[in-house]
Order: sequence, then C-alpha cells, then structure tokens
Amino acid sequence: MTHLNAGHLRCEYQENPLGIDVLNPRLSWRLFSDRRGARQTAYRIIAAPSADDVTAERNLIWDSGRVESDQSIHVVYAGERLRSRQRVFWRVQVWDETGSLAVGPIAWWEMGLLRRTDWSASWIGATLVGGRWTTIPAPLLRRSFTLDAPIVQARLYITASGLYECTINGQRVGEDVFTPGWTDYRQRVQYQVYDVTGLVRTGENAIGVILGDGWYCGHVAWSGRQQYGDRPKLLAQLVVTLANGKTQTIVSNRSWRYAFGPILESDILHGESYDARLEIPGWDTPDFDDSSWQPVELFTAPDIALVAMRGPTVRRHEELRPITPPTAFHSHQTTRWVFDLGQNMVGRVRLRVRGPAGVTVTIRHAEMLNPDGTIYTANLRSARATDHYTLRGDSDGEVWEPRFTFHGFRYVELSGYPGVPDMEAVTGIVIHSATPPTGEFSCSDPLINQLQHNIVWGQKGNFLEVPTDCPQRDERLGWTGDAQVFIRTAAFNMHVAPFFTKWIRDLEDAQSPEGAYPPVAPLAGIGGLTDGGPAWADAGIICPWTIYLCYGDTRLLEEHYPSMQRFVEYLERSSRDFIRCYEEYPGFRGFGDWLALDGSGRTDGGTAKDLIGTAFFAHSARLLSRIAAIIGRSRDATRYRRLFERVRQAFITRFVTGAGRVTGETQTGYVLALHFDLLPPELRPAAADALARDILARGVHLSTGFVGTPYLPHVLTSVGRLDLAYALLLQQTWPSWLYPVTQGATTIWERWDGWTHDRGFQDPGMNSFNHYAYGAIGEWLYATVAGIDVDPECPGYRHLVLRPRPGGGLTSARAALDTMYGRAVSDWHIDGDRFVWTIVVPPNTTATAYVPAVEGTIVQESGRPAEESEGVTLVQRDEETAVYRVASGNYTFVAERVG
Ligand code: RAM
Repeated sequence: MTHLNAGHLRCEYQENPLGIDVLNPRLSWRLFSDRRGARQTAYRIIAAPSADDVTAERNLIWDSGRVESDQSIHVVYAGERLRSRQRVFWRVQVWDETGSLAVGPIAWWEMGLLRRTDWSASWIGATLVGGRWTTIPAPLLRRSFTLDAPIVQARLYITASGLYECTINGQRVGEDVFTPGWTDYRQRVQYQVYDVTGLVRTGENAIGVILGDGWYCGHVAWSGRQQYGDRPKLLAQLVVTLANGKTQTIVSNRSWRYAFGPILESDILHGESYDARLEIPGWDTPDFDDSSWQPVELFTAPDIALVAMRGPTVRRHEELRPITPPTAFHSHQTTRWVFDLGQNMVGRVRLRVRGPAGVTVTIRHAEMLNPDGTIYTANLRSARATDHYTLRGDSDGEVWEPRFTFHGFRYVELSGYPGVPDMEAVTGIVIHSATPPTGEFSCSDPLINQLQHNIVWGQKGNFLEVPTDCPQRDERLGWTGDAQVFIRTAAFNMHVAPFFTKWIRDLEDAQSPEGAYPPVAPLAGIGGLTDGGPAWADAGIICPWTIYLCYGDTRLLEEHYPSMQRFVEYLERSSRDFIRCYEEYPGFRGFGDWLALDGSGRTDGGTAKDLIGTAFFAHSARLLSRIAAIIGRSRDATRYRRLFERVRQAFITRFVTGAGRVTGETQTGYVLALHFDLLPPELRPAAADALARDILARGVHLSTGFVGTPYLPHVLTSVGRLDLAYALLLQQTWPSWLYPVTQGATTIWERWDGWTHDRGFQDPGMNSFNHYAYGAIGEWLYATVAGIDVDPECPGYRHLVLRPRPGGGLTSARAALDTMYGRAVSDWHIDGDRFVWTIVVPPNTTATAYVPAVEGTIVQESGRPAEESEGVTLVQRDEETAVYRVASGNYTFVAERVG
C-alpha cells in the first residue's frame, strides 16, 4: 500500500504549455502524502510522442532511468533534440523513503516555431498611420480559405506589432487580451500559439483579426504615440493537419483585405471610441463579400527576435458590480451618473444600455471623488481614460466592453445615457496577467486584513503584462525600483515566476551598452535616461535573485549572469573610490529615497544619494558573489565578495562615525546600513538605537520612502525591536500603512499623504491611488507575523523557515503559501496562556520551526512532548524559542507556561 501520489506536473512552470521555445525545458511535479516525513528518494521520467506510447513505454524520446535523487522541481529534459511544433508527452514515477512507487498522470508540452524559416507568413496591415498625437481607427483584416479534407488538428501561430484579437469563423480564438504583450519591439516580439482545431472545418472558413495600437504605436506614458512604429501590423500562420496526411498553411500575406469598422479610436491611456452603427456583420465569416475592402499593405519583416511567450498572458478575471445605485449630477446639458464599484480596480467597464441609434454614452473613470461627489480625475494627468459608445439602437438593448484599453478606477461616470441607468448598466471587468494566487494572509486585526487586501489589489492592478507603477495616469511604466521593492511580496501573493522570467528579459533588453539598467523596462516613454540609479537599476540583480529564492530557479541566474556582471562592472567603473553617485558624479544620481517625507518637501527624500548609491552597490556586489557561487563560478564569487568588502569599507569610512551614527541620521540611512550589513558589528547596537530614537521622536512614525520602507520592519525585527516594528505597522496616523486604510483605501497609495483629512489631495502631478511600492510590507506580514519564510541555502522552500513572531497585541495570524512543492501553512493563535500553532510542511520538504516559548514553557505537539513526536527533532532551546527540525507533514504545536 502506498500513501504517495505524484501530480501537478509542470513544464517551464506551466501546465501543458502550448508553444514554448525552450530547447531543454524543466519539469516539475509534486508529491502528495499525508504521512509525516514523506519524501522522494528517486524518480524516473519518460517522454514519448503520444500518451499511448508513454503508457506502453515505447518509442521513448527520453527515459531518464531511475535517478536516485530528491529533486522534484526543475529537472532538465535531456532527451532527443526537440523540433518545431513537436508535442511531447511525459510522465514521472516517484519512489519515496519507504520504497513505495507512485506514478503520475501524463502531461505534455508542445514546441512553438523554433526557426525563423518556420514562418512563411508576412507582416501585413492597413494604410492609416495617424501621428504622434493623432489616433487612428482599428483596422479589421480578413481572408477566407478552404480546407480540402477532414481536419486532424489546427494551430494558430500569431503575433502583432500592436495588439490583435483574432476570430475564426466568427469565433474568438482563446481568452487572452492585450496579446502579444509588451516587449521592446525594436528587439523582440512574442508570439502566441492556440489550438484552434475546434474552430476550423472542412470546406469554407474565414479568419479575421482586429488590430489595436497598444504599446507599439499607441500613447506610452507622456511621450505620445508611435514610440516603436507607425501603425499596427499582423503576423499570423494557421497550420492545419488534415486527415489525408497533408498540411495546409494559411498565412498573413497579400491575399488579405482590410476595412475600418466600429472602433474609431483605441488607446491604452486615452480609451476607446466605438460606433456600433459601423459594425460590419459577418465580416469574419466565410460567406462575407469583401470585394469592397482594400488589399492589405505588406511590410518587410523587422529584424527582431520572434519568441514564444515565457510569461502568462493577460486575462479578464472577476467582475465587480456597483455597491450602491448611481448618484446623479444634473446640469442644463446632461446628467452625469456616478457609480461606485467599491474597489479601486484595473480593467474596464461592460456597459448595458438601451436607446436610439446614434446616441453616445461617455464613460469616464476615476479612483477618487471630489468633496462634492463628482469624479476626481486631476491625477490622471493627460490620460483621458474615457470610452465612448454610440448605440446601434437595438430594441432589446446593447452590451459593450472595449477591447484594447484599460483604466484604473473605482468610480465610473456615465453621461449621455438614455434614460435612467440601473445597477446593471455598469460592470467592472478586472484585468491582469494570469498569475495564479498562491498566498493567503490574515490575522486578528481587521485593519491589517484590509491592508493585505489592498496589497493584493495593488498587485492585480499593476501586474498587467509588466510590473507597472500605476494603472491610471499617463505613465503605467515598468519602473524597476518599484518592481524590485515589491517582488518578494508579489511572490507570496501570486505565482510570479513566469511573469518575472519574461520581465527580467525585458530588463536585460533594456540594459545600456555601458551595463546600466534603466529606470523602466521595457525602455520607453521616459526620454533618454538609461541608468535608473541606486535601487532602481539594482532591480537587475535583486529580481533574478528573488525568483531564485522563491522558486529555486538557477537557470534564470545562469541566463542573466553575464548581464548582471556587466552591471556590477559598470558600477565599479562609474563609482569613485567605491562611492556610487558621489556628489560630483556627472551622470544620474538616482531618485533618492523616493517619496520619503523627510526631504523638506522634495520627492527624493532626505537621505543622501551617495549613501543610497554606495549601500546598493555593496548589496548588488554581495548578491552577485552569492549568485556566482551558486552557479559554480567560484573565482567570480571570491572577486565580488572582495568587491563587497571594499565597498563596505568605503561606506564605513565615508558615512559612519565611530559612535555608530550614519551620515544624515535618516531612518533610511540606518535601515540600509543595518539591512545590508554595512556596519562593523560593534556599531550595530548604536545604529539600531539611533533608528529607534528617530522613530519614537516622530511619535512612532516612519519617515522612509520607496527605498527604506520595505526593509524597515525587517531591520527592527532583526535588531530586537519587534515591538517598534509592530507599533509602526499598527500606527493609524500618517505616515503609516494603516492611515489610508482608515480613510477607506482599497489599494495601496503612491504617497503616504496622497490624501489627508487636513490637507486633502496631494499634488495631482503625481498622486496615484494604486501603486504597489509601499505594499512591500506584505513580505513582513507573511514571513514574520505569520511566519513562512525561505531558507536561502535551500531555495524554493525546499527547506522552510517557519518562525512566527507574535506581537502588537495580535491574537492570531495565518498564512498559507502554494510553494513549488505544495501548500505550506503557518497558523497560530493565542488562547489564554497557550500558543497554539498549526503548520503544514509540504511533502519532500523539511522545515525549521521556531516555537515562541519562553523559559518555563512546555511545548507539545499533537498532545505529546514535542521532541518525542514523530517527525520532530529538537535543535535548540533558548530563553525565547524552542527550535525544531520538522519533516514534511501536518503538526500542531502547543506552547504553554507551566506553574
Ligand atoms: C514616479 C512613480 C514611480 C517611481 C518613479 C521614480 O513616476 O512614483 O513609481 O518609480 O517616479
């Protein structure tokens, strides 16, 4: 009898991926067992051209043989060389420590088009180009085609410069939106692959594509349109395998025709205008007569990489309904109806309306309301964020949702609405990258639970194709600093490894020839700045490192290692005596401690830029040294370790007094010095005291910005001031995490004082109410309050550090996390004198469990002395904690004071 199961098969993080271009994909699986200590001792993987072949173990293209190993994630395929379009079926067999065998289900992956010559399609489009500030209608492209025999299978390989939405015989292909995604189109574009076997048929067929401007030629940030090219273009290749053994390929080429239809304008920042009277019924079906349409234009293929997707696509997710009936604002000309969806969200509105043909309903979007209840749009800057729908006049009503735009909003204003809209008139469609939820956090304090909710919604709203800063104004860029501070929190809330795998490549694409990483990736919309400066550019090291920690991904480190080296060498060259961004540095000295409130009104805070620069130089050098060691470059590891020591010494000499004071005496200065281990050990207590004093002197308030805030609670915890970390967390007056919560925020704000009860709105020139950076506190909630953390020596949660640190008067906290190995849980509550803690350690992992137990406390597990319990070994006991090594399984520890 075996209690072991194997399942959850993944290839390159994905379930049965269709269209990958990784030649030696990595395979992962999970073990399922209730038994304590369940772990893998050996595996065998077989792969074959069909599921039947796998079952019968014949025609194998790979048989790993039995491998004595506990590795169950990222096992590299080492079979026959993979070809374009090949589908591979695979299965894993797993042996556990009792010798039991489990056989997993059969999974597959399918290769995309690996060589340029696999593409016979041409780039096509329409004639209109518009201008830098002038938009164009969205062209419809189509052709009919005949399939001569019954169909076995059909695949669509498709991409665009711009955005596409494809239909075959009038039916939508897939559910993705904003495809093919955002990359630096001057260097690379992604294609998608769809199984369209069910959409094509023997005989006459039609394929239709609507092209949108998207990031390629629509407005990006405040820099106008046509950042990459002048108009949208399509590349599509439909490959149909017929029952007669032949393959028929339909490609985008000269034979297609185009026309303009109902989408008069569609722009990510400005919105979409749709005139339903201009719809062309049946345009994407075979019977349609397109003789009045224009032949498409043909374009030479751009000399860029055509790559399969690595990250998730963007999808439509949940739907939000108004929470109250709309409020009406009447003026002599029109009535404006304002709806409240109850949640600051990102996506768009589905409109329901009934009225005469030719009536136009205008939809505006806003995150906040003015004091008079009208919508507040000043913070959108130049983004119009307005959709228009002109009715066809259907007697039973019309439903419309825009295609190629998204907005950041909680409030929706309708004007021009015929009659009185009811609650059904508006539905919010939430849109973001398909990063499945992996984490849950909750505790006994409802305000902190709301904070966690706000962090998650900030992530949803800003993980749309790339990690952006904001989703509403004329910006929405992949700010590297923001991504770097939030990535760890993001990796708790959702499965973000593929999302960052893709974006880290964008970051490398954006690296300057000198080796600098930019402030935004993809690099667009911000003019010529190529060095993001301290804490922004360093995302190029911190992000791959964090994905390694959370998902055990060493390949990502290997792939980007040369780029990371170029960056650190750039820092060496551009610093002076190891001081980065020294005062006279001629280049960009960085954004400072962005939006900290200790800078006398300046947005870059009060912490010196050379201090921040040198601290991050040290940090990046040290991380690179660790990365080098992990991927087997021990000489480099030594070299970068020495570099770290030198930068550290320069930091001490330049910024630290003999009494442990850090120049400038800002909280962020102390936080960086302590967190990056830049101080002589004997000076740490003095520095920690100075930090604590400053917090207290401000009435238990932080003064940190984007750079210092994420590390602040960790630093306080590590220097023995958990009490202060909790006090800051629970602080309700601004600046604090909970102040916006007490003001009804449903997302994280860009600024501590985005709105205050005494001053109202901050400068509308930069005041987003959906900005995840300060949401980086989420990591501390999971890792310290609830107590689930990684062990850097055993990344990917192969060994978990379970260490809840109760405090702040909380009586319970719980976190759950879907790791690569399965679900981990840490769930504690205080019950009188008892600390009750339930943990789940996934199969094939181990954990170190720290039970808070002061001297004189006895610790039991499932009703017996913990150290006698199965799967539990006492490692250490001190005045505060009992530390156990724990095998996989479920446990309940109870610590109770005796006497
Ligand atoms: C603003 C945003 C963004 C930040 C940059 C420096 O555009 O606040 O989040 O990274 O400035």
